Amino acid sequence: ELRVRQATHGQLGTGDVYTEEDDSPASILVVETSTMTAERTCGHLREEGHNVTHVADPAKALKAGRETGFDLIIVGIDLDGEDGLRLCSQFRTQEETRHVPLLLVLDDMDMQRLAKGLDLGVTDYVVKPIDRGELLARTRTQIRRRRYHERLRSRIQRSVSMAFTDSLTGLYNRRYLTTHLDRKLMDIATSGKPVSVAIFDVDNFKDVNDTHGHNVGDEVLKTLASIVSDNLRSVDLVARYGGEEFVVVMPETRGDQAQEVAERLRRCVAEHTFHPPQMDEPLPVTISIGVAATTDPDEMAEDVLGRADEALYAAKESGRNRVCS
Ligand code: GH3
Ligand code: MG
Ligand code: MG
Ligand code: MG
Repeated sequence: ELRVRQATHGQLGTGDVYTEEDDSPASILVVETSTMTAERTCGHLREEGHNVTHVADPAKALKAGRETGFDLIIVGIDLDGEDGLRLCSQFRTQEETRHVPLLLVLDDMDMQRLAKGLDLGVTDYVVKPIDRGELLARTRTQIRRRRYHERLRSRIQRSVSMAFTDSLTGLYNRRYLTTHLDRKLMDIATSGKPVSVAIFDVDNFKDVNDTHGHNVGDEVLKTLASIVSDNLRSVDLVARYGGEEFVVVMPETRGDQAQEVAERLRRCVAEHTFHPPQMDEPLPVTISIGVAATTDPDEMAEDVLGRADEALYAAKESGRNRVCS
């Protein structure tokens, strides 16, 4: 392994997007029916420290590709009567191997079949007799690119999810909620089914912070978020709308049904024993809820939320720990 690191270390330039990690040993699948070619190929790769799996049967290769997360797949173009190109195409359609680089091993420089292979999504090729240096160089390049893309992909995924979630509670944030609700309201035009929303706000939350501190307040918000998430259908969506205000979107739900849901939530919260770790005693927590429903596809999120907010205000005015619509 030391030899591998020494051999590859100097090859990464300072301006490179790749890291030394990208050259660490990889997991490689070799699909080859010729025993001699398989032994040579696998031998070269293992000497570099790679973890190599050799399979001769194309059907077993597809299965192996599904079950193991390979960094690279090397396919011989002639698999004992079976077409290696067909297998490449199957690797490309199969979900688990769609993004795994494919290195095609050609018997000779057959431009037509090579062109077809590249068209199918083969990423690179080597021609027999296999040259050790060339095989390792092409392997290294494909593995680096694969790892770089994986890194980019997960970074993008992370920032997308960060843009739409609230970091304290893990719930969706206000931006996501508004977009989601606008979409559900548009669906009314085709479904004809009503959409309901509920806004709830913690009662006298300022007192919690003032008396017990902001950290206790945060704990209450986190517990509240999980109580509500656990009490909704999978089609309902809950988001943190503001500091201590949350919104539930209920598609295909009439106003009277939404009121029942809201009443159930209110009771769940009122009956739950909140016991923040910082406190000796449990803390009584209640919420007030405003509900609004619509069957009008021309209404926007802000319209429906505005009406729910008025109902919430009424719930606060009439004594808190209640549902109004
Ligand atoms: P009401 O029953 O009328 O809703 O009374 P209230 O005290 O809950 O209402 P108010 O709007 O006066 O206070 C809301 C408080 O919520 C003020 C703010 O300090 C607190 N708050 C907002 N966001 C957070 C947060 O992320 N963490 C904590 N701990 N407190 C928050
Ligand atoms: Mg408030
Ligand atoms: Mg308030
Ligand atoms: Mg409040």
